[in-house]
Amino acid sequence: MSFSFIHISDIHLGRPFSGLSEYSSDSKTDEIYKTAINRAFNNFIDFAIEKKVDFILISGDTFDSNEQDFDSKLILKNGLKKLENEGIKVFLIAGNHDCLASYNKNTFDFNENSDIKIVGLNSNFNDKFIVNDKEGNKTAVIHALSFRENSFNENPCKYFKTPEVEEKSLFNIGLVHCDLNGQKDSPYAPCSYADLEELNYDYFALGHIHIPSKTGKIQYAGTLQGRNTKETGAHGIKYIKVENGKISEDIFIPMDVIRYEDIDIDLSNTADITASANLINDNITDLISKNENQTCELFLVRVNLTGCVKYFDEINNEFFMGIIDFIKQESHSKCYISQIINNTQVLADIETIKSDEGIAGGIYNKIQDENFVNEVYNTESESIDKLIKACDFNDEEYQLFKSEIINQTKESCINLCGLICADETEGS
Ligand SMILES: [Mn+2]
Repeated sequence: MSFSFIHISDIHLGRPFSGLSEYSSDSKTDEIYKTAINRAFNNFIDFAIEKKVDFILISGDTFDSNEQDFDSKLILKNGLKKLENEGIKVFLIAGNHDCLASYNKNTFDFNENSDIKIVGLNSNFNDKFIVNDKEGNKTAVIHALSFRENSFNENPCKYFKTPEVEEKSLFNIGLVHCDLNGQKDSPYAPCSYADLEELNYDYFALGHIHIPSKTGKIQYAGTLQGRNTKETGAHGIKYIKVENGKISEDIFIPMDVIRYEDIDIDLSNTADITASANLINDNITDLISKNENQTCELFLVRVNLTGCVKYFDEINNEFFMGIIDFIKQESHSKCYISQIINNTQVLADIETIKSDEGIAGGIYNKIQDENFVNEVYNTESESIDKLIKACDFNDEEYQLFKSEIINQTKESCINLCGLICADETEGS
């Protein structure tokens, strides 16, 4: 007995990308932005057909809102039709963005015998489906749950049942849109890992959280296509193959066309500003080539620069503008940098600063004196007293806050001393 399925979730058809204004735009990238969702969705459909999977689980938030726009409905309907033609079954549940009540029978007119199931469309809770393999043997049980409204704050597990005796030899799957160990104010269908474990299923196809994750058999597929700077990294689907009742393949497969990334680059070992530009380019080239065989066509990258460098004062806006153009050219418009965060520091030669007889040496020696530092801090903290009180720190948090401020200020002072010394050396 063997079968395979795809777990996909949070497709959010109709959801716009955010923060694109920060990226350069031209006719080629505009076209990518416009077609990305549609193409990511079609990548998934093509993959399902090529792999001849037995069924597909769609774990909610297929649409971004209850008001399904025409384009989004068309994308979904055409995709589902292709799957139906191939005899691939689809089980789709509602999420908090596309509640069950929003699924109109006129749009999704699939009859009882259809391979496409919008779960709970007729009944309210816990639909159960038995799936057969190509030879007609029973292989899996899908326990699926959808909710009528956009908010639902009960634990969904109480609507599920552990497998019946005759189902125990089959592969049991829980399909639900839920907030696992959610910390938010208004969690949607909140539950814990332990609640799910107790149900004794073999796989949980969850939706709601947009970053893909896997804790054994409990998995979030994540959103199909990242749409903002928080949704970094690869996005796609989970492909699962089951042989003799056990998962034999469990793979995440990227399907995204546009990808947000954050990268840290340490400039410590670069000799000058050109070397740093080349190092940034090397990192971007690496990022692109690592994902060469994937569907991704455009990388939107936020770069965080760290390390201590001699040419500290050359890392400025002019350099950033230059880098953005340089990367766009070198990557043949496959990569855009949205933001460069400058966390570099001047490579301060402490010995030179220490022995400096001018301002730099003076400042350096002064900030080694703990009493002096505390005195300055106390005077300054009086003026930001309101802010500190508003933060409502406990003792430990306050001490952490204080030492962080002092350390950062000290660091800035030392950097400044380094710059002063460097200037003096240059001038002499
Ligand atoms: Mn959701």
